[in-house]
Amino acid sequence: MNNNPAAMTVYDWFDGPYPARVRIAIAEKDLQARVRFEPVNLWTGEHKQPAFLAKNYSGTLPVLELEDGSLIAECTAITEYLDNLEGPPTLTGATPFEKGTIHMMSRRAELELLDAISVYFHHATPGLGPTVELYQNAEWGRRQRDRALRAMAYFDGVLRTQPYIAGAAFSMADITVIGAFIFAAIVKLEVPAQHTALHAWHRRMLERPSVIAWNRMVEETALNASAY
Ligand code: GTS
Repeated sequence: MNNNPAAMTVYDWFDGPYPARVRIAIAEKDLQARVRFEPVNLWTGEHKQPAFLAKNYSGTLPVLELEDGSLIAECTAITEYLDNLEGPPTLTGATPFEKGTIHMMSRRAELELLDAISVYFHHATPGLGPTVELYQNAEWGRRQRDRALRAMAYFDGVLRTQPYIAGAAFSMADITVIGAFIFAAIVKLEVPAQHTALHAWHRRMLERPSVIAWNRMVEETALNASAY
């Protein structure tokens, strides 16, 4: 992993679906040289320990720390910050309509799809294991899996009418759905084959340099886990 003397630090875990969203945004914005990554081990529950909770009240990854020590959590908030750092925004919208639509579709992709898959993982599967998963409600988890499956049909319909999740251009909303595909693969939740527009969109997403770089990084880090 790159541990350059960069001004910003991202606390995350290398192959997590939510961390992926910020890593892909960093690559889309060509900000790699300005960011270093600090691992927080999800599997040992490091993100629920006081040292990390002091950085993010919610105890989730990723968190962005700025040079002056300011902290920004939540993938959408971090992406918005990075997108507006310099030059025109390219991921979160330039016009009021774009901003509103991208926010809506990204929120919808979180609530209905990515977060729903996450709840399924944490509640209806072993999740991060017994030391981290202190409360599980399998029925709630399965309901959220079904919610995610309904959302896949919804996004397939969206992509039958437009090339990207929030309209005519790639945006943060696409990154959110890419994160959902990553989490779906982890929990072995298949995206039904009949959702051909969603699958075609995903194949296009896999060709983006930012997503290729993320996949390569995960493979390399997994092969050399002790280096992380
Ligand atoms: N709404 C948050 C965001 O958008 O940043 C959710 C972040 C989130 O759930 N992150 C996961 C986490 O910290 C990381 S990962 O599962 O994608 O790797 N999960 C740990 C937990 O205990 O919930």
